Amino acid sequence: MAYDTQPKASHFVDGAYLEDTAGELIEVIYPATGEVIARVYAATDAVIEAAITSGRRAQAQWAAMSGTERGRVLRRAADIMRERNHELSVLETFDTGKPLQETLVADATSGADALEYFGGLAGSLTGEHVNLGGDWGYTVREPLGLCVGIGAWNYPTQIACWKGAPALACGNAMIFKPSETTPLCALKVAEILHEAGAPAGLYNVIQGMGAVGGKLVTEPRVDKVSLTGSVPTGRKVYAAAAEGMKHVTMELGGKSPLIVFEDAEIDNAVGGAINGNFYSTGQVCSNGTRVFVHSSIKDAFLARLKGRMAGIVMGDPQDEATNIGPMVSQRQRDIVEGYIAKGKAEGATLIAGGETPEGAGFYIQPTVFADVTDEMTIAREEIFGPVMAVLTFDDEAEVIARANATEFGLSAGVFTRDISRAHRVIGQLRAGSCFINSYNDAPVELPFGGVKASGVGRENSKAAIEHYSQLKSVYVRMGDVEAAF
Ligand code: TXE
Repeated sequence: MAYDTQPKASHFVDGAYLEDTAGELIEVIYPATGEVIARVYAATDAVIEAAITSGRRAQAQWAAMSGTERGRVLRRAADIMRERNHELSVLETFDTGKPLQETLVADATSGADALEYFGGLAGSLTGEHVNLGGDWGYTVREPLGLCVGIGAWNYPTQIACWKGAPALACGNAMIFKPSETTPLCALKVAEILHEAGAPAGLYNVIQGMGAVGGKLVTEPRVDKVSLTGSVPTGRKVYAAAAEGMKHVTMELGGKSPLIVFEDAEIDNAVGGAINGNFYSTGQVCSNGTRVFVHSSIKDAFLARLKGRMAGIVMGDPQDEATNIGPMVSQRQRDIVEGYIAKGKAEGATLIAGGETPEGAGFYIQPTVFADVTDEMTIAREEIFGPVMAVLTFDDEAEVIARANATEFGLSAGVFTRDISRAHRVIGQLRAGSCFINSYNDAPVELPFGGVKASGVGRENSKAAIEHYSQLKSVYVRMGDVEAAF
């Protein structure tokens, strides 16, 4: 293999690579071949301690700098990421199996956007002056302290930056623990931030499974936890963080509705459904996996969709012509196969895909089921794979009620040419990140996050600042103090 995927060491702590082979071995498997491409070790207690000690020391130093100086470091890191986009994208593809066609435009580039955006904001994070009629007060926007980021495996570079950039912009330090399935990319983010001038220890990356994440969440010297992961893990992490009264951001799963009205421009709606179900081989939390199509256009929609699926190029993800790569792991493919079997058993109509190709790698065909009903397992549970469920509806009130009948609330989309209806329907959907005549766009300028079981807090945009800082208020008396005695 021409590209060396083995990192210099497992962890990046206090400005340098750090190894401790006493930790549990984590084999990094290339999803396209099943080969082991790197080995790292879970953080031992000694590594965790080094990350916490250096993180707290660096945070004090960093918070003492002006916002403009902090922002300059983040913007320099953004430039370095963009310069190295190709190399970082190749690594992202090895780590996740996502096709290079995607990683070139969606991962390091999105990470760089976050570093640039929050770098730009860092100098303007101010409090306010409050007139109290003679006396006065002011507020100071202060950092939280040491933040922990815990990542999922689907967007290892992006998640490391979406959490790190706002945390650092606000004057915090971060310890980031990537998913044990994709441990490689975040190390590059740490390297780049260090090269850009971040003080040693400001952004530490340590490896490990849930147990390491759990130790960080219960550590008294940690002030905030931001998790991207599944709802069951979110419940555990939220509860553990509550015990220590820590701040939290939870970016969890979804089973989002994508509603296609009878007046929709069908090719765009089909394009939205493809982006919302098959991008990253369906491993996207905001996916619109319940596609509600008005019954009058069901046949036309399915025919166009089938036609477009002839354009699938599944294969070597490092080949830029490939648009569907493997699932991230054997385990995840097994889960998806189980859901496809359930879809068939519960009576949904298989329209496309459904097969597992022969040969190496964790590939599975993009799959479409029609005639799906609300009660079927594939319409209720997050699959996290390339499985689209097409349901039909007849009227607006009915589809809104059905779309909302889920514990999740991450995203929702509407395709219609009627602008009043578009806003009316979106206004009634209980979801955090919504789309009109589009699906799955996630620019850094807009807040991203869920309602209900899909999460707490928002990433990206100015809203993220609220989740990585806190206000101190100061009352200033100008006259004498009156007291009862
Ligand atoms: O996620 P987990 P996994 C969903 C998707 C997928 C499922 C499992 O449905 O099938 O999650 O994926 C760490 N304390 N999503 O196993 O288990 C863990 O090490 C602290 C949705 O990757 O939730 C990892 O770093 N940390 C998601 C991270 O939490 C703990 C994207 C997520 O692990 C921990 C990916 C604990 N007790 C999967 N237990 C999305 N919404 O984007 C685990 N971790």
